[in-house]
Amino acid sequence: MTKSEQLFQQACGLMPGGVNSPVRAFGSVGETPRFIRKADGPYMIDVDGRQYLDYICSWGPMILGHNHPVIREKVMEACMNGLSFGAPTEAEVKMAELICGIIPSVEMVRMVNSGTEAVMSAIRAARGFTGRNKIVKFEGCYHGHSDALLVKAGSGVMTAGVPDSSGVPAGCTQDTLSAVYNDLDSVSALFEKNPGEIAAVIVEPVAANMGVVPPAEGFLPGLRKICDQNGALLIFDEVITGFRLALDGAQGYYGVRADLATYGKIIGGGMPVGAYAGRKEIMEMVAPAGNVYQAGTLSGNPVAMAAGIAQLTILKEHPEVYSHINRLGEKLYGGMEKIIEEAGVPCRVNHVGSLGSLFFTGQKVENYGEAKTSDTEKFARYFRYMLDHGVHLAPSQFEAMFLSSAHTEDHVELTLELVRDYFQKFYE
Ligand code: KE4
Repeated sequence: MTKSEQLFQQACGLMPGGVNSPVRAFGSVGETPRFIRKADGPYMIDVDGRQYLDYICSWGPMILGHNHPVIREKVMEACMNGLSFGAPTEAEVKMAELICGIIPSVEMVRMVNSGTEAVMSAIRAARGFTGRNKIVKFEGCYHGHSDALLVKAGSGVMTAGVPDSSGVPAGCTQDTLSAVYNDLDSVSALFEKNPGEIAAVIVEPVAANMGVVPPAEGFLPGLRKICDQNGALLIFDEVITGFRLALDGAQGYYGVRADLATYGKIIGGGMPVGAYAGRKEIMEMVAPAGNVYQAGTLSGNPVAMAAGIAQLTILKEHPEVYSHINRLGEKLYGGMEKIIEEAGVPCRVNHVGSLGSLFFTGQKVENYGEAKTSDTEKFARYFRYMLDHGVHLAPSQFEAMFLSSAHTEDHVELTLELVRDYFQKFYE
């Protein structure tokens, strides 16, 4: 029995499913999750001493690779002054200055402790600002686990086979309307049916929780137009795309302005941080400036801020990080496309920059319904093959692959060799 197997057995008696977040349990890939002892650069090492080339990057935060020396140093420095005060600190001002300085549409920001909290709070601010209750989300998009948004959500909900979570009363989701990603008519139809009632449309500007599904040409500008025509706010959930697609995220990458944006992952540098941000007139609705209540004991925690500030500062001072990860993305996902074409297998690759997914379906994947045609059993076989050969992918068909600046061309070449081998010798 490996140490991971032992630990997982013990964990299952102590934590639901043996994990602290469902997708980590490897539920849909029929394997024992690897318990990680340490990570460095592009690698993770498990408790049995096995090394993996990592394409999860902690689900996005580790854009500079694991255990970055500068970030580690800044965190340890902050720890010397104490871990938490429950009082304002200079670090929070610095973090807010950084985010407001980087994202043109952002005039004010509130730090929270997770992406879920950021989205939940942004929705409340949008409802408070517009005085309306209804929210439009997209099937297959995942915005964290707050009640109102667990409707046809993506990510772990998809693999859990629970299209809507139990424990969520109808009252919490009656104001949540679902549209089809990349289908502007499905959004207009909701506005026609609910005139003057929709507070906001929330979208992952690149969907990455049903696998990666890029926005179709005109989709994001179309959402901007529909929201403007109907007096609704456009919320970009940039928990994954923020500071990843470009320094100024999807708003910069696609040139579409959001009224509110949510962040997480990268802004924490590996520590638990989320944020919601936008125009002053909206954000000043939030307590104590306004009467949209939201609070958090560890929001803006000085040690977490130190990690986030260090990571954002490096990203701001080193734009070459983006050209590097985007070039590697082109090589990796472009290489995968070539391999599946040569092998003549019914698979598809979607990618944007350093984000990408290999779908085990023969058809295009431009929305939730099409993503769900993927053969999750075939994905699981591919996942296990790659894991056995030292490459750790996200343990679900409906997640993304992430690259970091610690990944090199050699790592991509090695990965493509394994993918080529798999489809030539083992795929069935
Ligand atoms: P957290 O509450 O997990 O920090 O963020 C929720 C969230 C919000 N918005 C988007 C677009 C997200 O992708 C997420 C969380 N992403 C998943 C990965 N698909 C986190 C991994 C997990 O649940 O363990």
